[in-house]
Amino acid sequence: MYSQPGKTKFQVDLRQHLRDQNISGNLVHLICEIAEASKYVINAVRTGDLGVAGTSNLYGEEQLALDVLSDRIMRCNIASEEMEEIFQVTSNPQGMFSVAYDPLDGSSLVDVNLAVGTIVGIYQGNDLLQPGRKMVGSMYILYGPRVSLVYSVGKGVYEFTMNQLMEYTLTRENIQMQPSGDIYSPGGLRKKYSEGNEKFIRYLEAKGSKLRYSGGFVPDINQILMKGKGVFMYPALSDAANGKLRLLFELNPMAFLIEQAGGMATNGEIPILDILPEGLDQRAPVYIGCRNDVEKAAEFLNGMD
Ligand code: FBP
Repeated sequence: MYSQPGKTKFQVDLRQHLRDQNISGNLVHLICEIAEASKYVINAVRTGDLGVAGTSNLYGEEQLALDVLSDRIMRCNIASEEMEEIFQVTSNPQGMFSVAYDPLDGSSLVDVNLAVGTIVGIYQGNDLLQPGRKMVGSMYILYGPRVSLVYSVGKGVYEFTMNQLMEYTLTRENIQMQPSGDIYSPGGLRKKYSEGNEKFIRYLEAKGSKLRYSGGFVPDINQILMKGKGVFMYPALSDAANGKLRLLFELNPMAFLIEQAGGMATNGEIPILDILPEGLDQRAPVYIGCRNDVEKAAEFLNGMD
């Protein structure tokens, strides 16, 4: 349990907590800078233009004004889902960290007033095309009824919630997943699911798991992580062999957090964190959450059940 003389955990701010994780001052600074930037993203989400930006990203997808605005707010030595290539801020290629982030995942949900989030993966050095297991930290910021920030630097998973002074203070420590869960979040069009995936869904429903899917990766993972039980999946589809979600910007950061909490994340065959990225825009099918549920998915997908 986090303890600091004369302070309850709710009074422990993010910078103090990071410092006590015995990580480099530069990593503390980087995570605090991203947390600081999120305060402007909140404002953009709450009051920003909901229209389209009139531009498109690397994937030819129409960008929302909020995608472009939140991306501009977040830039450092990064690769962003909204950008064509790695943008190097410093002239020193040996820059300490590289960051892959999705500035506003699920941005189209703001239009219907649902929760969205920023996802961030942090690597040592300037090579982003490394397996996710090489990350030195990851985090997400959830813009929901409350604003929360969840991070790990490889020493457990911690939740901070924004208080009335717009400071992040500690609300949950050392978050742990249970072996099996009772909720499931299935992404994509079900009629495009494989037979193995259909069997997995029927298995989950037969054991009493409830459907919980908002269409936003960050709120859906946050529900599974905070309840410590459940499984999220965005499988391969009949017309999309790699599903939809992106390895660098979405899957690696979440897989790092879920594994740190004792859960599991695979593409149905190997751990997400062991996939060697071939490019910035690589996608992968994903099963992420409670260990027993994710292992069961692999059994159904590989016809062992
Ligand atoms: P974007 O990268 O376009 O934001 O899409 C990501 C996302 O919205 C995730 O947040 C979510 O899990 C998924 O796509 C929903 O996809 P679908 O509507 O196909 O189930």
